[in-house]
Amino acid sequence: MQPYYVTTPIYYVNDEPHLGHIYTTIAADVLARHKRMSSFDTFFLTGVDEHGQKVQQAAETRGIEPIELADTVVARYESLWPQLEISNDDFIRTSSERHKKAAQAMWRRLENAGAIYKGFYEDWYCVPCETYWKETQLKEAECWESKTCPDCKRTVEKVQEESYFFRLSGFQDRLIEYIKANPDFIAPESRKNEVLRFIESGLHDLSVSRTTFSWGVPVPGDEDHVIYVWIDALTNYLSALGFPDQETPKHWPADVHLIGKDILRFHAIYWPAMLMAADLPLPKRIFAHGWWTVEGEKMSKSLGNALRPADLLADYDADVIRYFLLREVPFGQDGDFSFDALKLRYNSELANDIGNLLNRSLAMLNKYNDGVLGEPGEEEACDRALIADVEGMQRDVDALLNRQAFHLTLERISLVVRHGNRYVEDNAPWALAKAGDTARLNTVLYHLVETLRLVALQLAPFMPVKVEAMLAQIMSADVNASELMFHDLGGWGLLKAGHPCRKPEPVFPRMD
Ligand code: ME8
Repeated sequence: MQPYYVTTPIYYVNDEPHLGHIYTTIAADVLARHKRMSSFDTFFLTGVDEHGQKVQQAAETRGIEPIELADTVVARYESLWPQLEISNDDFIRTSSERHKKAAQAMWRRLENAGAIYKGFYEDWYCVPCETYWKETQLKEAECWESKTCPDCKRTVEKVQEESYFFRLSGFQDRLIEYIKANPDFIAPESRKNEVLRFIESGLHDLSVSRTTFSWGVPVPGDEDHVIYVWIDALTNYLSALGFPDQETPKHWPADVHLIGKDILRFHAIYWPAMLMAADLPLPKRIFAHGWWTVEGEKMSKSLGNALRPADLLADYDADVIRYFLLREVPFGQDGDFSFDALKLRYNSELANDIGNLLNRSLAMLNKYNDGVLGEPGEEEACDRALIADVEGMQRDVDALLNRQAFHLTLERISLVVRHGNRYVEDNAPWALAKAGDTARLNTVLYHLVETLRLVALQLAPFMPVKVEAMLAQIMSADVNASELMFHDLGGWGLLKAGHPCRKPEPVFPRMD
């Protein structure tokens, strides 16, 4: 089986999970589920980033140890993911022994390659972003007067300490060359150009250790230093695969690292440079998605408007949240979350389009044929067109998901649903029943049920629970979404004459 490896960022434990964290994780989950259904040997990793000054400070503010804070937030994530139907294969914690060992092994490789040297760091640092800034960079970004971070606009602090450095500047040309030679490496295109511009403006060596706090992985051989949290964190993608015991793990290189645009520079510059220095293969793709605001406002601690997943789940099914987040905003662009938009989309696309097609098709099958599929007769042009559309959808969905175009995927599936509803109107099964045209009636109902079955299959990665309910009615059997395989179930014509369907029960009741 061909391996497939998808990751999310590992989330900081200084804060509770919110809408932004579930977004990336749901997107990764859809890819993982789709690849499992496509018979790939899939590995889906998420986890938490526990070290660094930010987490240490958050713990100090609460008067607890960093590990206590981490344990509390980890428990929140671990209980949240199943509620959102997240099917991760592993959960990495950077405080775990397996990760510390990997981070130290990565350090040694960089050191052995001559990519690390000792020096003195005297410049600025943003704790919320865990980012170093040079005076010149603050000036260029017009943040010098205010002493604020060009990214998050919060106050930066002066850092003066002995530090190890990574020879990032030495990778400038190789990085540019690599990015240009591999056009799919960084997506979307606009982000790739942003990265290229950043590299072309000149890379400086990167400070990669700290001595003024202790919450991190010790530098091997010099335990007064802890490894810079980003060098530590990026290594998670390898530590979960058993690195360094496994030097070339089966699932490395990753097929795609999904991240938010806030952490693009770390993933598209530092991480590839580290891997180049360590002589390890680079991930195949890095996709940086956009930023969510909530009801028009930036989510922030001070405004207290961060959308908590628990509050969302109290009112909406996980599948509805999953569908909305990936349907509403093209992956890669910024978007706004609003409850009105969620209801609108739910009612029009899920209740009216899909729900209606399922209900009316099964209702007619029950009314005219006791819920049993009849033998389909000779195909007419409109039947062939419907089949062609279904098969086209299957190919398109695969291609679209390979480029993380979630909204286009759902749009493509919608096209078939709308085609199905038109097919009902055009063929008017009620008129065929009235006229006693059983042969044609059987054909039409058969095509509707097969279409619904194959639409449900394509929707399974997005809405596993809703699809189980849809397929239970269609298949008259209990269905487990995580066992559905395209290979077994993806062909048109699997259902045979005589197959019984259940009575329709609304899967997508209208929301008021
Ligand atoms: O950056 N809209 O962790 P983090 C969309 N530990 N996505 C959002 C979002 C928003 N408003 N807010 C957060 C870190 N995200 C590091 C990562 S990886 C080796 C280390 C999502 O807890 C998005 O995926 O700050 C973003 O990249 C991530 O959460 C940042 O999570």
